[in-house]
Amino acid sequence: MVLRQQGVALITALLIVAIATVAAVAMATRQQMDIRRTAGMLHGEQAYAYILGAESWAQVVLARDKRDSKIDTLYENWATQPPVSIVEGGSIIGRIVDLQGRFNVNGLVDNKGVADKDAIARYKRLLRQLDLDDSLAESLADWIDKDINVLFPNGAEDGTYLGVSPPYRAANRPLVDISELRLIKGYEPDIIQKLRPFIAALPEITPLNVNTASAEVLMTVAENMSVADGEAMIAARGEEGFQTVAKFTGLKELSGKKQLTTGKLGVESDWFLMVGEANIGQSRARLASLIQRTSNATLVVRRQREFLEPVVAPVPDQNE
Ligand SMILES: [Ca+2]
Ligand SMILES: [Ca+2]
Repeated sequence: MVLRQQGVALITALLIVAIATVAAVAMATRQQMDIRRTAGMLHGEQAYAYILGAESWAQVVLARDKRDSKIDTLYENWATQPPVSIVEGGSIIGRIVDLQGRFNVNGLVDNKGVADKDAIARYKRLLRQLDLDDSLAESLADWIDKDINVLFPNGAEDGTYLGVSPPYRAANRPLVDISELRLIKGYEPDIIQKLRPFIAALPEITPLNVNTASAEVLMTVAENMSVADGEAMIAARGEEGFQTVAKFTGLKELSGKKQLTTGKLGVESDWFLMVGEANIGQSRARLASLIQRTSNATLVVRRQREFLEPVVAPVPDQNE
C-alpha cells in the first residue's frame, strides 16, 4: 500500500515536472517570438521614423531651392538622386520627383469640371507617342468630368461601370492618385506602367514646367511634333533652362504651330513627390509624400505607404 502510494506520488511528481518543462519550453519559445516580434515592431517604427526624416529633408531642400532660384530645372540640387544612406541598423534611400514636368491628367477638365478639348488633344499625342490607344483619353476625361454624358467616340460613364461585376460608378471628379486609373476603362496594369513616368494626378490644374518635362511630354504642347522635336527642345534648354516661358515658345520647333496658351506652360514647379524606403533589420518602411511648395511654405499634402513611383531614379537608356 505504501509502495503504491509512493508510486502515485512519483507519477504525479513526474507529471508536474513534465508539465513544468513543456510549459517552460513553450514560454521560452513564445518569449523568443515576442522578442523577435517586438524587434520587428521596433525596427518598423524606426524605419518609418527614418523615412519621415527623409521627408523633412525633401522639404528643407525644396524650401532652400525656392529661396535660391526663380526657375526649376533637372540640374538643381533637389533633382539629384542621393546615394543610399547607411544609418544605425540599416539603410535609407529616397529622392525628389518633380510632378509638374509630367502631364497632369486632372487638367483634362477645366476648373468647372468640363472636359478641355485642347488638353485631351495633348494627352492623345502623348498616348500615340507611347504606342497606346488614344481612346484612353476619352475614358479618362469622362471619369474626371462632372457630367454623365459619354464623350465621343470612346468615352465611358456609369453605363460602362455599372455593367461590370461588382458594379461601380464613374468618379466624376479629379483623380486622387494615378493608381485610380485601374478603375477606368482600358487602363490595364501594363498600360498604367507605361504611362506612369509621364503623368501625374495633382490636386489642382497646373502649368507644365518646360524645364523638367521629358521629350515625350514636351512634344505634346503643339500639333505635328515628333519626339525628335522634343529632344531638340531639351537640347536648347540645356543645363541653364528656360528663364521665361517666352524663351521656350520662341523656339524654332514651335514656330508656326498652334501652341498652348502660355498660361498652361511654366518654368518652375510647385508640386513634388518625395519617395523613400528605409530598411532596418528585417523591417521595411516605404513612403511617398506629395509636397506643395508655396511662396512661404513647403507643405506635405498627402502621404502614401503604397505607391507606384520607384524610389530610385531609373537609369536613362544610353542607346536611345
Ligand atoms: Ca529652382
Ligand atoms: Ca463624367
